Amino acid sequence: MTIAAQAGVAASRAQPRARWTVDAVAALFDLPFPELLWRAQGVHRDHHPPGRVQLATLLSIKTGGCPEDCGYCPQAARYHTAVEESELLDAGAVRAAAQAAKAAGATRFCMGAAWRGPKQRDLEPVLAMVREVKALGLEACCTLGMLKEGQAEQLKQAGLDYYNHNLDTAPEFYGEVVTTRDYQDRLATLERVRDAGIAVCCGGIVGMGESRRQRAALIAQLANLDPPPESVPINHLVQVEGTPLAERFGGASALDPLEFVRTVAVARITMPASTVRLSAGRRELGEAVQALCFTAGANSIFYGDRLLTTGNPDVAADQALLARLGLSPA
Ligand code: SAM
Ligand code: DTB
Ligand code: SF4
Repeated sequence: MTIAAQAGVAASRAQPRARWTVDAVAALFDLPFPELLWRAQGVHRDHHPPGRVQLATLLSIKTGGCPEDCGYCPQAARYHTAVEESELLDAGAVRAAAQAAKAAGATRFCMGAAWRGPKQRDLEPVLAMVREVKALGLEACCTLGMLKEGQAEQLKQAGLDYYNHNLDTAPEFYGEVVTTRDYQDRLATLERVRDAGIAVCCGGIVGMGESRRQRAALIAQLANLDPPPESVPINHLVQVEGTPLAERFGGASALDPLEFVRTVAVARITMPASTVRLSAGRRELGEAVQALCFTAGANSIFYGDRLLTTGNPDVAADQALLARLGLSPA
């Protein structure tokens, strides 16, 4: 390293990191579309091999019956959706699903549970699942809700690589979507994950009726986490019958698909080193919009025929899409 570069590193260690203001992020959203994509591509190429897409497979290890009131979620017990509650899967079922994911080409396996947070008696079997996934040579990720003191450390010890916990939306819009836990609760869990030495997977959902400014505020929150999340899932709301948000929009998308692409591009520019994942809603977005998202710097997808309870493009369709675009699994 040159002396000038060393001085730069020393200075960046000494100084607090520059924060993204909502105005600055909103100004990115307001750029002409080609200009925004051009900038996002430049950042992407500076930080990642272009043409590589990471494949992460999801498994719902405990489905439905959740006590929370997240207005988008088909797994909340209080909404009448088609989701049927089921018990925690056993480790053998998880191993089989992880083996199948690996055989299909996934490199990360993410286990989701419809809990407010895990009780200690729930956590023990999850630790065994993490060990199973790691034994297969996959990266392991969990999304189990809010963590209490000490739980992140246990997950770390079992070998967990990533914990997914989303901020979901802007602080100003959050109360319109969830009331049973607040923004600060989410930040506290993220801090526990970070402190335990687990990499953070944290993103949000768009298309819930938020304004562009609120999308910018969500991205600013994510980018200002210090350090920013290693993985940033960008979900498009999947409207599931019986949930309050589906009732509100009646199946009509609340978002122009190009605005979804803009959100991906702005995430890429503001979080240059992060993996930006096209998450829920890909099936509904269609292939042309997904191609634009890859052009805007997305470099990961959820891969497998299901997300947690809703559909995802099937594996063959994703393999064909990546091949058509000349993209290869990372
Ligand atoms: N219960 C845990 C929690 O909420 O942290 C983990 C599972 S929860 C289903 C994980 C994430 O899925 C949520 O934070 C939300 O961002 C996303 N999600 C849930 N339902 C969705 C939907 N209908 N459309 C898009 N994203 C959704
Ligand atoms: C994330 O941000 N999206 C995934 C994962 N993290 C756990 C979940 C999407 C769920 C979509 C609705 C469902 O399938 O139930
Ligand atoms: Fe429960 Fe998570 Fe769904 Fe909220 S998003 S209702 S916490 S499963």
